[in-house]
Amino acid sequence: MEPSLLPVEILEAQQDFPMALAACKDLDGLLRLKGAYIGREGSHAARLMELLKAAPKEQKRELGAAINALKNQWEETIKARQVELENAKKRAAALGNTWDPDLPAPMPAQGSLHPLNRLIDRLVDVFRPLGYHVEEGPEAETEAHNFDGLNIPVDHPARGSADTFYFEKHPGLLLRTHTSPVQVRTLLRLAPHIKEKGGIRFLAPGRVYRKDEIDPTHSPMFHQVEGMLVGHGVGMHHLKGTLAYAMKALFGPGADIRFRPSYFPFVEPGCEVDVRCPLCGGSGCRVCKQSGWVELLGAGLVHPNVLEYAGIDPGEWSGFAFGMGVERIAMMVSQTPDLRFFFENDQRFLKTMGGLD
Ligand code: FA5
Repeated sequence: MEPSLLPVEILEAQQDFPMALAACKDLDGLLRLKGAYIGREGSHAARLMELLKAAPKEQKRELGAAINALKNQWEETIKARQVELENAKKRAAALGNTWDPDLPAPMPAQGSLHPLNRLIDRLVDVFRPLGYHVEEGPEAETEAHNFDGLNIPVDHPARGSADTFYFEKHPGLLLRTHTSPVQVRTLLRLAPHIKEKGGIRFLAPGRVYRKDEIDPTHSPMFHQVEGMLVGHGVGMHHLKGTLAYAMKALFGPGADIRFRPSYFPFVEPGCEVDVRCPLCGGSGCRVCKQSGWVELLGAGLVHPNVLEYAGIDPGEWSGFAFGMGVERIAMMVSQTPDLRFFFENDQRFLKTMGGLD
């Protein structure tokens, strides 16, 4: 079996499930669905188990984990629907099938926020109790804010037209490549008030653009949530504590994360934070590129040049900053093996994304 066939097999059955479930209006129908999806013989689950048996040894772990997650999801959803239908049946019996004017009218289907926006809201909720407010910046950004104010040298490769979308007719204007320019804008605006406020802390969520090749973990348009704190005597321990708190709030107390040293011109020292791949449990799969870890964010202590650019004295003030990849976090929290699902907006997929808020 080709590795590229695996997700198709799995995802086809997964995609059909919400429609099939919605079509079950009574317990008999639900039992038939149960048989078709998780019955012992001839069901989708049985077919997937056959696929697993036939899979080459090195794919078994990854495939097995994906199939198990899917079976559990089917089982739990069917069970929940069964309880709903049984309760409805009991209610109908208790009423002796007479017309009940108190019964709620059927409601039309309602729209809801996109899962990525719900995750951004959740991130904001995680940081709000720590005193962070929300800042915004434009997606069409100046080179000065996107690069210069962030201590990114003129010959840095990220500035090249191979990596960055420039507006041909507007020299100096580009689609921002990260949410870090909001650091520059916010520092410039708040610098005159920093003393009276005793520091600065904010989040900045938004879309960013890069000429990246599309693959399961990369897209040319994606979302980041920037975070920044400036105060007195801010150190790496504050950054680590804050990010560990946020990651545990998102992934649960057992979240396995690691900090790796890394380089960004606007921080010193810099680091990246990875989460142990929830899709394979760390044994290595296509999503984590066999490494067992998935990178979620870049971070570090704010470079003195960034503070100085905004007119803040780095002798007196210090800070940390981080930039989180929203799609990556959404993928890892919901165990979705490809970020393209978040952009295709298939309603059946979106409806399975309940766990992000
Ligand atoms: C940055 O963008 C830095 N601005 C982050 C930062 C902020 C560092 C503040 C220090 C201080 P990086 O290029 O690594 O760093 O991107 C940050 C995160 O965005 C990555 O960890 C990843 O989760 C996500 N990401 C990067 N490229 C893509 C892409 N093409 N598609 C989806 N997510 C991506």
